[in-house]
Amino acid sequence: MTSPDFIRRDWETVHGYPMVYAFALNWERIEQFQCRPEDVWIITYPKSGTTWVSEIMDLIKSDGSVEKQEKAPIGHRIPMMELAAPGIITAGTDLLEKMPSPRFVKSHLPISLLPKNFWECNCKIIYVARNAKDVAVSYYNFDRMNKFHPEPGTFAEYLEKFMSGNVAYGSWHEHVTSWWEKKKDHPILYLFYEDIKEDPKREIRKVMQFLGKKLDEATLDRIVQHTSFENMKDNLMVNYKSLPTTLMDHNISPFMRKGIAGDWKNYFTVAQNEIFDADYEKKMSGTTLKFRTEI
Ligand code: PPS
Repeated sequence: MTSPDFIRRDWETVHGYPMVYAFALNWERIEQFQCRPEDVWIITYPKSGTTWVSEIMDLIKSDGSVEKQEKAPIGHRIPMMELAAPGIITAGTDLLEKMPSPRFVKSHLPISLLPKNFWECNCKIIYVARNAKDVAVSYYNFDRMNKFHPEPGTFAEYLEKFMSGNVAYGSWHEHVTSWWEKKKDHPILYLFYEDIKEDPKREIRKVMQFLGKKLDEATLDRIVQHTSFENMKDNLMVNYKSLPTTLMDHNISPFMRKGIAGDWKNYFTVAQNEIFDADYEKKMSGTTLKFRTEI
């Protein structure tokens, strides 16, 4: 299969969830993926701060040293398990199989799509959530620039699809609430994008403690500095600019776009906001999970 076959293809359905067409091929590799008890997973609904927290985790693992981080893109240090595009990109499952333990694994999967032996491994999980309105805006712009996704249409059209869960990985509401529930009986550190934005050092310390590491204040300060939006935007190892423009076109919208909380206000009309809030209230009525849409 040649690369244009993956470009701007509509979602493929995997067990009821819309999925990136290129990832959906040979889904058995996901179901059969062998997790290891010493793995640490970073799981998110897309556009919630995955790359940010991944870089933080990797720097904590290497005691704040950036030597390895300057030589390898984030996708090779913390592979995304379900990523695949045969003939173009090495599948995440292939990269992970060859990696020595302890591995860090990235995924956007909802609970129902996890590998079969996932819960047996009882791995540590860091889940990062971001408010739905900013996720919708970030995801819309990502769909515009990421050629593995179908064209999103206008923002108004996109918002309808986002609310109905007709975007890759399905419903935001279901994702964040079901992972929140899982926290009750599994080792999950549940973080919020807005909290990291508000006080990165406080949240980085939580990640450090969860990973069982002890770093001094100066090292923590260096990690805060290295993972600021301004620094990550210019860092080729995390900003995805090394990918060809035929796959991701940063001239349409950069991957490291704005990195703020509250950008949704520049996109939502008053009417869209009212419809979104009403829909949100219905879908989130049964959960204790609360988000901040600005800080
Ligand atoms: S992906 O494709 O799902 O893995 O994307 P993900 O990394 O989860 O989310 C991308 C958004 O996170 C923003 N980002 C940051 N914000 C603040 N500080 C730092 N360091 C940072 N790094 C990434 C990125 O800009 C995307 O958000 P938007 O709102 O589009 O700018």
